[in-house]
Amino acid sequence: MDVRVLHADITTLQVDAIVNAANNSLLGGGGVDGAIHRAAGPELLAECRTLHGCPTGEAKITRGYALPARHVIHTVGPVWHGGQRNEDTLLAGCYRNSLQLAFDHELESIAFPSISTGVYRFPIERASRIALREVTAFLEAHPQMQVLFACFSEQDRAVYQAALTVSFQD
Ligand code: AR6
Repeated sequence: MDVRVLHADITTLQVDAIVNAANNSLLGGGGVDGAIHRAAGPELLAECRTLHGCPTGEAKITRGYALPARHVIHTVGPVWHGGQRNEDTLLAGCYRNSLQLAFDHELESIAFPSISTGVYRFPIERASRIALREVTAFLEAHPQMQVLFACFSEQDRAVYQAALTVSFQD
């Protein structure tokens, strides 16, 4: 199973698709969303305007424009409210729906950021376990896909690496 955890800026990765941790409007924002729009250029926002937003937990695809990645898969993670508002299920949906969209478009490599663990405050250990569970389940059925986690700090990379190790022990 080809899953790798990197300490990297996701906008630099040459993969079939990078995933954007967007908001419901899909019209840009801060964090990784802002970085992706800056690196892709204004055509990305123009295509996003045609998508009419995205519900939390779901995903939509665009081209990558000036990015080294061919496509951007925009997904919307849940805002953390303490865990009683379906946050785990919604976050799992982000990973599952992004992977399914990549598969439907015959893409073979996909890179994820740590969805919801920035401005949306989802606890990162919990989020990383959900992410790795969903990715490993998907790859069992679609072993040709390569999945990268682009962690923005060394600390985050260590958390995802630990979740990866645990997911292979289960
Ligand atoms: N490459 C990889 N990871 C990054 C990068 C990058 N270039 N930049 C930031 N991160 P966040 P969220 C990490 O806040 O919590 C936006 O305004 C960051 O360190 O970007 O899902 C949207 O428009 C953190 O680990 O996303 C939404 O309104 C992770 O990406 C809202 O933020 C996610 O942090 C979404 O919040």
